[in-house]
Amino acid sequence: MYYYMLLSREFELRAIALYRQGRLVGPLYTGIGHEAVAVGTSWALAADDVIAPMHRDMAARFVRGMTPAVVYAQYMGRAAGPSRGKDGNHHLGSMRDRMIGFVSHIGALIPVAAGVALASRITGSKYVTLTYIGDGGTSIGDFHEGLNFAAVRKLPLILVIENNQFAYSTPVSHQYACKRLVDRAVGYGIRGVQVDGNDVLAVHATTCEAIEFARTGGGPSLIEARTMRVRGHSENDDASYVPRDLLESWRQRDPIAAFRRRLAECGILTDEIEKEIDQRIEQEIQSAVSFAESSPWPRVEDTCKDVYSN
Ligand SMILES: Cc1ncc(C[n+]2csc(CCOP(=O)(O)OP(=O)(O)O)c2C)c(N)n1
Repeated sequence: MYYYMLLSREFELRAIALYRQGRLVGPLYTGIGHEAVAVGTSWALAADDVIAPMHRDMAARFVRGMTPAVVYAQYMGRAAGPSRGKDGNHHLGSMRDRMIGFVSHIGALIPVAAGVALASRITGSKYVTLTYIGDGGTSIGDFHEGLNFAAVRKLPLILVIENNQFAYSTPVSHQYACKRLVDRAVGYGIRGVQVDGNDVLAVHATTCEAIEFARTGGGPSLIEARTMRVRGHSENDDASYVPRDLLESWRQRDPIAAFRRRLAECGILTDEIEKEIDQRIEQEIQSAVSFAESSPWPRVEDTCKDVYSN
């Protein structure tokens, strides 16, 4: 878990540098500060389960088997990216990894995920579906429609709210009037659990319970993971609207540093292992960048390929 959290962090820090150097083709959104949510949740899934990550969940994609090399290729608009050069952004799907590509229209993934969960029921399968939404996204119609449908049909769906305090520049005080976002679960008649989104083990334990509940026919769960977006909404935004002391207090609670301390205290993460992990990640990122930059651009004749399903 520590490896994947750090891999995602280093991957995104390098992506920021590449973005500033003009080596990426699109805008750049990162999940720096969200790694405990992305890893704690995705780590709890079985191979057959389906995941639909959003723009803050790169670590979850790596846990599911996507590699930094193909994601950099995607960011550089190359044919080796999962969108095969049709997108220079994070709309990354992989049917092999049972991963639904991100739909840019915030909230629109929830009805899709509810549909995948319905398919699990119809086909008599045991897989569950897990997706995410931001605090801002909970105000959109799709949130209600998707979650209510899943609740009424008792579908095996886990919806994780990544409450990171801001939706672009809108603070949570302007976003919802209930005390806790998870309290909305009561209105849908489903389970709701709030968790510290910077504690990867707590997120993992909470997700395991929700998965077990869904797999045994209990229906959906709403999990509210409280965390913080420690950078701008995207890399063209300096987050100047976020109070500096608030940002600083969350930076002190960095999920990777906290987990590193915990693992060291338990004697699991020795200096030697830490060094080994750092080196492995450094090499992986370096060869991923080289792979992406040396991979071919998409061919014009493939423009209409994969656009429609046969
Ligand atoms: C339907 C829709 N409206 C607006 C946008 C533009 N937009 C993209 S992300 C975002 C903010 C989302 O905030 P939140 O749901 O809290 O997630 P966060 O980015 O903070 O993780 C907005 C307004 C969009 N993609 N889709």
